Amino acid sequence: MPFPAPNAPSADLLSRLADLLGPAGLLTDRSDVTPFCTDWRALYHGRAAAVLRPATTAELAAAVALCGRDGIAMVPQGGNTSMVGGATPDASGHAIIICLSRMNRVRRIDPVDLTMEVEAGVTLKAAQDAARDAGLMLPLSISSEGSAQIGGVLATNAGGNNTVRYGNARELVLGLEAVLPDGEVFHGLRRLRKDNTGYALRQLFVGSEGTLGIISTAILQLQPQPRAVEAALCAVADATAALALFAAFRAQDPALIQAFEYMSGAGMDLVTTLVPGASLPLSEPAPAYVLVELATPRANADLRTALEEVLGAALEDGTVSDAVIAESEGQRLALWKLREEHAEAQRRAGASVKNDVSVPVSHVPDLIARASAACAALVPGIRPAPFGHIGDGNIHFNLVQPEGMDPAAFLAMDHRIMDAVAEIVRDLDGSFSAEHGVGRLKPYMMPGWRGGAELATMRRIKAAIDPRGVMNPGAIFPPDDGPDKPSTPA
Ligand code: 2HG
Ligand code: ZN
Repeated sequence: MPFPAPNAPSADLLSRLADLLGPAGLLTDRSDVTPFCTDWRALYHGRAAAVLRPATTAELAAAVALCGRDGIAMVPQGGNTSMVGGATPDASGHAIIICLSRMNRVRRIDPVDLTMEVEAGVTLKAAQDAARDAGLMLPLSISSEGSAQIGGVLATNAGGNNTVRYGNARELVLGLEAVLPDGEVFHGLRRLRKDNTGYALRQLFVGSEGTLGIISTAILQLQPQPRAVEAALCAVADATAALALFAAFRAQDPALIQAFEYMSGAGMDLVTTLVPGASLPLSEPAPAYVLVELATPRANADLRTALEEVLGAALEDGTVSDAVIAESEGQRLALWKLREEHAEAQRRAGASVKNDVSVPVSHVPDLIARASAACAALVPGIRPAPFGHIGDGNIHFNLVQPEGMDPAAFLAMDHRIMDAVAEIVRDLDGSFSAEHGVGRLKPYMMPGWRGGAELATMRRIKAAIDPRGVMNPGAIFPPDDGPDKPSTPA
């Protein structure tokens, strides 16, 4: 039995919300609401009855209580940077979007505990800057950090460029406060490294994609600010060579590696041709590239020598055919621009299909070779542009439409392409969603991938915490899903 369909908000509910949140906290005009109803890639289009913009946890909790009591679908939204439609409402026009951007205070940074307390609507960039200004580092970095907000970053368990060293968002969360679907507040803002008092409830909300409640505030683990950072862009033949280089850096000192990113030649070509100000600092294009960044908080560490040592040997034995080391902070940022603009370049290149997949690191070369061949067989002329976090096994196996093809015709193939890639990923013991979440793009895959006791347990948790199914319906679970659905064998 699926959850009952959410209700449409009544005029009475909207007027209570207006009284509660004031004019700055409630948007109902079509022109104000519409921008919140489409994702940044303009792939998902929904409708909503209103946007709520609470300024405090108390306001958020009171608003959620009112909506929950009336059985209204609530769609939490942070920076609206989801890659999988996770923050876009459905087409009914009945949902209420809950936008966290007014809850944007960094409440406290504690240099002894190495923690920061931040509200859900703080952008990741603002949180990083606050930590840096306090002489510390929030070690989470993703391409959309200028817009993505802490609440969404945690609700999707974002990974990004530094997972190889510091783990995903989940690993950084010491404490959490979240508003449950009935408006009750889960108070878990602790900053303890050890706390074995039953289930780690905070971790349920991390990665829940807003389906269990709304994260309102978090306590995050910080790190000392690195004293030295070195970055290099290396030309390599393929992912096998990239992994050989990774092994060489790990053999030297795994604790120095802050990021180890892979880019295909095709993806880099799109960046250098379509993104203004992006140019390749090597003498000629290569089949693939690695962006490696080393960092250390130690004073007097000769990081440059460490980098040159490994690169020198790799150039000598042919693992790397060319390399450039950033000579200034500006050059380091320019190297990162080449990596960070991959998503934007692909957006400019026309329609693209994203596969945010992970496999054991050793299988990445197989993944790229096999998935490229499978997609070429499906759509002649398709342009694979894989890139991503090869150091942790997460590859964005993205495919750009063939030149000249009708974008809609290409997008009509998206499920067949995703299924073909997913089949290979499964064969390689991977996951069909590594760091972007399931959202509304891939819930149909859940029964086949997380079937049996795993999906059944997730359904029971969902039903226990959100019995009316009002929290971000359509995300993670297939639309016809419900607490009583029989489990599908894995
Ligand atoms: C990144 O690593 C993001 O840049 C975006 O996760 C990936 O565009 C993508 O598919
Ligand atoms: Zn990524």
